[in-house]
Amino acid sequence: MSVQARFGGEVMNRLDLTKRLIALLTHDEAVVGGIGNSNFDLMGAGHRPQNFYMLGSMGMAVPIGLGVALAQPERRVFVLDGDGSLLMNLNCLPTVAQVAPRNLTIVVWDNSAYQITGVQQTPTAERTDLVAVAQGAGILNAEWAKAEEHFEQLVERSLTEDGPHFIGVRVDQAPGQARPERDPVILKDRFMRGLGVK
Ligand SMILES: Cc1ncc(C[n+]2csc(CCOP(=O)(O)OP(=O)(O)O)c2C)c(N)n1
Repeated sequence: MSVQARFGGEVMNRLDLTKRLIALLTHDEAVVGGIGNSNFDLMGAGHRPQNFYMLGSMGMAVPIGLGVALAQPERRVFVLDGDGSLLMNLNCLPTVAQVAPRNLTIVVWDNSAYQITGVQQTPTAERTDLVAVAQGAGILNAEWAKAEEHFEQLVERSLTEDGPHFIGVRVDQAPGQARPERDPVILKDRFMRGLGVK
């Protein structure tokens, strides 16, 4: 059975769901946006001091979010990343499962493509099920969001129940519109101040 058939849910929109996620946050939760569209739409949902827009370092959003979650265990941390980025750094999933931070949630925006570099197809288009991969890595709270309301339920669950959590979302290929400054020092300093460590 193809991944699409197994998945069986709606294809949603990354900006819409990013806005829905941000609207559910009430405790200055940290949100780490992965390279390109993930952080463009995080910015598009409205800047917050607790947002980190990762530039360039494809695949590093989960390790960064893991570090923040371990450093500040009382703060919940969300990582928003693309399927291509997660595929490039899949080894982070067993590490998250093993370290098991209760306050970490990974959201993967699966558009089945390396969209920003020319929409080259990724293996999730036909074969690879990233939720199954996360479960196989040992992240047991891993589920595909079937529709917008279901996504919100999964986010609410990750705000109230112990993680780590993994939420897979099939998204369309609408390009992210907003652009954070391309200055890593400014972005890092602002995030550190947002987390109260500078
Ligand atoms: C190590 C490394 N390899 C390749 C790139 C070039 N690159 C930047 S974004 C990207 C695709 C990202 O795909 P995905 O995470 O699925 O996000 P999407 O563009 O689909 O939103 C690639 C290949 C890079 N920045 N770093």
